[in-house]
Amino acid sequence: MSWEQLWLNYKAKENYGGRDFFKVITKKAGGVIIDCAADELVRAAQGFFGLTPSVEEHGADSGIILQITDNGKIAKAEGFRVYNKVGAVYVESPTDKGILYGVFALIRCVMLNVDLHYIDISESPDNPIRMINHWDDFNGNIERGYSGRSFFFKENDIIVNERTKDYARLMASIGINCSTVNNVNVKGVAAELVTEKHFDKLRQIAEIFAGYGIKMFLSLNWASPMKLGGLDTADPLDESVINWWKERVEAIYQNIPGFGGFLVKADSEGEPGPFTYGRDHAQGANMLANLVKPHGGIIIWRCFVYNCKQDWRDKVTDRAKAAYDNFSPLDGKFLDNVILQIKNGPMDFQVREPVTPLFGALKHTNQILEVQIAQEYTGHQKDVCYLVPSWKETLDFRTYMSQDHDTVGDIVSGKAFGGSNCGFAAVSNTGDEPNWTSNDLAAANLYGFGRLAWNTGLSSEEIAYEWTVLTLSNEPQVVKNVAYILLNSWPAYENYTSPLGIGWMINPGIHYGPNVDGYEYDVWGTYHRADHKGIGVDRSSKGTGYATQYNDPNRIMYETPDACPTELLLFFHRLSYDYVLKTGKTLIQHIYDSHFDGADAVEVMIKQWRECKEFLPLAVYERVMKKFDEQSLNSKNWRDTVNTYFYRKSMINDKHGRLIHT
Ligand code: GCW
Repeated sequence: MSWEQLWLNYKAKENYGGRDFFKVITKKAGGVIIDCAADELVRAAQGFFGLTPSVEEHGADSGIILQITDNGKIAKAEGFRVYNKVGAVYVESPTDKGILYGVFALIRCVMLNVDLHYIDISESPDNPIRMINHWDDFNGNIERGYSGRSFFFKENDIIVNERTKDYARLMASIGINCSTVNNVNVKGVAAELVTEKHFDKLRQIAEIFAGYGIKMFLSLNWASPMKLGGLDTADPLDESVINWWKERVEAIYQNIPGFGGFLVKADSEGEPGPFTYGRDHAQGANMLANLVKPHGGIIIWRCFVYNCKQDWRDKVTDRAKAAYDNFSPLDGKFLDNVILQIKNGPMDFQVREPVTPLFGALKHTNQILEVQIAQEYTGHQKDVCYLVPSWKETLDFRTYMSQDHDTVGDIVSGKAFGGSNCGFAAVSNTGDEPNWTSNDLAAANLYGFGRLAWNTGLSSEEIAYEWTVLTLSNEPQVVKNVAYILLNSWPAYENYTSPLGIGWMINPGIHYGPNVDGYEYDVWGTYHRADHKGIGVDRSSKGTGYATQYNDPNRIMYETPDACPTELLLFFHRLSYDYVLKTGKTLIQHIYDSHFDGADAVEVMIKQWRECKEFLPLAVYERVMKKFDEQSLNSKNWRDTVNTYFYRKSMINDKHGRLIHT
């Protein structure tokens, strides 16, 4: 199967003034990463200008020059400077990785029509760890994958081919430096990925990644000492268990040099973990951390731990409270090479959630923010939903754990507490479909995640602009309309799905399409508690107490409906249908209006896309149009299902007399 190059699609560039710089590329440094960087310039030169540069090692001072420098002007090891000096373009960094990032930045500048005669840019990444998590199963399936099958695994075997390299190029080009290739749910024979059987191919992947500055990580199954080692326990304090893991770790590092470490989902959604043996998560994580430490490895420990069997009559147990309850008492107990990976919200990647209060509760623990690029709850890459603005809201959220440098972005970038074992991770939306993300517009999220992880200061608009020009076209009509579509897509999706932060309301299991009571009569603790009187969950101090997990003044803001931000009102409060919102509308009228608005917004986006037709490759235009057709139906289905449900519950008419039915 062939595949596309997304934002690395180096199309011919007519009338570009910087062509001649690409005639000579001088590598004043050596190594595989520098070779990959030079290769990328060669590809770009061929694609843009149809010329094949001569690649030299001690050339004259002309063309493009790649050189290691430590003149103190570049803030961090992965940072770079790209500038023009007397007729040559220099790409400089203290490290080869920095040069690679500089080269990709230079190529991006060409695509954005920046004049290389005057270029002078210096950049350093905001987040030390910029990581992609693949939920790819060993059999080739992708959990929550909507873009085909895995390109890493097939029928319990590992795939290594040209696409592995193109994946690495794409990721490096947006600054990604870590990737976990297998699903955090390590099922069946996937546990064997830590055994000799698979080291050969894993090493090949790790080597390809290394050329692009990416460290490969694996997810592991906590019960492996039992499943694979024949032990009768997986207790992290048991000598035989420790020895079993020690042997695995030694073998892995011997066979896969530069291996990054492990990502661990334990005691979660039926997976085993330290709790099973009466141990806490620090004891579990530290056991592994001790073993990988001599090799420079890290353990990334997920905080998605909650009791997934909740009784609906129990109004105090609250799934939203779980991450904080489980992990805040452990602050300071984790070794330095353990990083807690924390989902953005307290529930599970809903279209709108508050930022988890666990950020702001840990002062002596390394942290990574986890978001989901895969659109599990946001339209399965059928519906367009550009998520960069929502990630920015999370990064900018003030936790008030100190007077300054207290945003989530400050915490995970290391600005708050220092250190470099921290960063930003996301669940990928890729698969083996030719365009990688099924909906072409969903690639803007993949691109956007990397760019934002590198530079949290970029705006959603800037990222949308860059992605559009690099991937689709710089035709003003396309730039304008695609920006409109992307920037309006998250609000639209939020409007036609579940109201005011309450979340869920999707079909259980598959998580697509409306089903208001789908999870209401389930045990997963994801209730909206709607009845004929009202809707919402009281999470104030008088309810589940979730709001008290926040530092003041956030706690105060969430405690009362008056102070609570409207978009999260039903997440924190149970209100009657005639409750009047800050907008002056009643709650029920807001539900009706937002659902009509959301579905209408989809039609506007479709119109905007149609206007781009003449400027786009027909295949891309039609692929996206097909997705829009599904989104159009989906949004109306949501609108009518949700509105009908609340009309029947409340028996209050729509003020505008619109037809409400399914
Ligand atoms: O959102 C839930 C998903 C599961 C996923 C889990 C997690 C990988 O529905 O499919 O499992 O989150 O984050 O571990």
